[in-house]
Amino acid sequence: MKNLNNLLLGLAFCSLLSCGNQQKEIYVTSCLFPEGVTADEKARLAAHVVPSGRQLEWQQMEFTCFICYGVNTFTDAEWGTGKEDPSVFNPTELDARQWARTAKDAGMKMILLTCKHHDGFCLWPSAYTDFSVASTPWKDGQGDLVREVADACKEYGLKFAVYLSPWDMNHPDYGTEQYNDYFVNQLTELLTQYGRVDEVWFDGACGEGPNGKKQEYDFMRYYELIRRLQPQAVIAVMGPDVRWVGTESGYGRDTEWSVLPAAVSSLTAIAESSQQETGSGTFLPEGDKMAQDLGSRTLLADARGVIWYPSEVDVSIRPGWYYHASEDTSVKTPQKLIDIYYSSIGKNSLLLLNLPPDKRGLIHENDISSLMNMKRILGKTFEKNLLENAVSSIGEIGDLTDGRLETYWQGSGKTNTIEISFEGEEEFDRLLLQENITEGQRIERFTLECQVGDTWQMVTEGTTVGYKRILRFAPVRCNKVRIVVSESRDLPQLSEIGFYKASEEEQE
Ligand code: FUL
Repeated sequence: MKNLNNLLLGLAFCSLLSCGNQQKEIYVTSCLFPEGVTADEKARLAAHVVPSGRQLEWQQMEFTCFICYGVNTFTDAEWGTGKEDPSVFNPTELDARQWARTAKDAGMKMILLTCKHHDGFCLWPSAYTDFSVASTPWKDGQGDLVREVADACKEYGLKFAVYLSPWDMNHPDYGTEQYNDYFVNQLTELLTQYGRVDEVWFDGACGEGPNGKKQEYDFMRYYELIRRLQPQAVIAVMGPDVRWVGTESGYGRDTEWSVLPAAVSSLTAIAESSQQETGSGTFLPEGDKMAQDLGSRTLLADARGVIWYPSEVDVSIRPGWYYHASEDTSVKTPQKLIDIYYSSIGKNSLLLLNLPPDKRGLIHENDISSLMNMKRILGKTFEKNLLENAVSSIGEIGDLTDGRLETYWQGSGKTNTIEISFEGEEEFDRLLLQENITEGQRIERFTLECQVGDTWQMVTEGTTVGYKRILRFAPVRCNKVRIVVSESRDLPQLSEIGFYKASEEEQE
């Protein structure tokens, strides 16, 4: 490993690390490849790029709740106009505690609230505009929905996150430099008045403002402010910590890399901001996030450097992001939500599921019913890890079932195999794998095989694992299985392995 260390020590971002001990493995959150390194060396360097503390904490939440609420809820729109009469906003039974309770019961770990959507209407009484809850009949203009949601999150032990749309159809300064001041003022209100914030979400959607102009957003100024006021918060989508998966369907990629090539300009920006007091690596996202391949070896070969930039899957439980009574009968079924679970959390992404409250101010009964059935059915499937009663070729099985990334198995060769014997025969149709991403995402290809007589038969295969990968396959019954990691960017490390039998209701 000495050569790799030497390479890493030569990196521009070495100053971020404690470089004292040459024998220690070195991990970085971004890496500018030294001149002249080969494609294989680039892959090994990429395998040593890891999440920042805030990114790791974010990833481990797995399942979070989006709440889209505002004037659109009352005008039956998806995108407003900025010309709405604020008095349309008048929920009759609004209960933010019901939202938090629902999220908690479903196993979600955070609520992200649309504090301001593209129309510009604010769910808190901002001192910088009248286009807010202060101008509505709700609580006689005395209400503050951001506070109610932040408080409810605290009460239910959930994290709290803010969505503030950069695009603003209402504000007269939109399209001028003054708008950046307005935006920074609003962001300051949200980041100083409501306690801890764990994610700030900047939407990529951007159109014209009331003056027909498009805005030049001063994103670096926004990032600096967030780092200074809420350093633990990840900045998502139009931000440097969390990447939009590229669709709004709930489906991530089969091959999902959290380490992506970055432009030299991004890497330079990271290096520069890391020198500042509050900065710890910020850059403006660029490039096509919808492409199928974002991180393969082929892309790495042409890249100048890489960053840790993990994927978030955002999707609504209904066809729209906002509540429409006409969609009460098209709420996604538990089976559809389960499919989304496997296709997002099961594919190295975090799932941000939108539950849009209705005109009453409550999450609709149909949405709750689907969500809780999803939770119940998945709970049954993942109730018992069959590995717990097994013996493996690699000794300590407990390390692979203890739910901790820090205890892991590491392979030692080019092809690495873990053989597992169950006590008797077991039937299963789900395989769960987790890499120890605190030491990088490494696995590129693996297979699951089971022993039939004297031969090994392939059950299923996969490419990337990352934080979590769950594979579904037709039920197999056997006594002996093996996982073969056939390609990896450095010695593979597996923190968790699970074998499960799906609850029958998954199939219904
Ligand atoms: C999109 C927006 O335009 C939608 O209205 C919604 O907020 C979704 C989460 O992101 O880009």
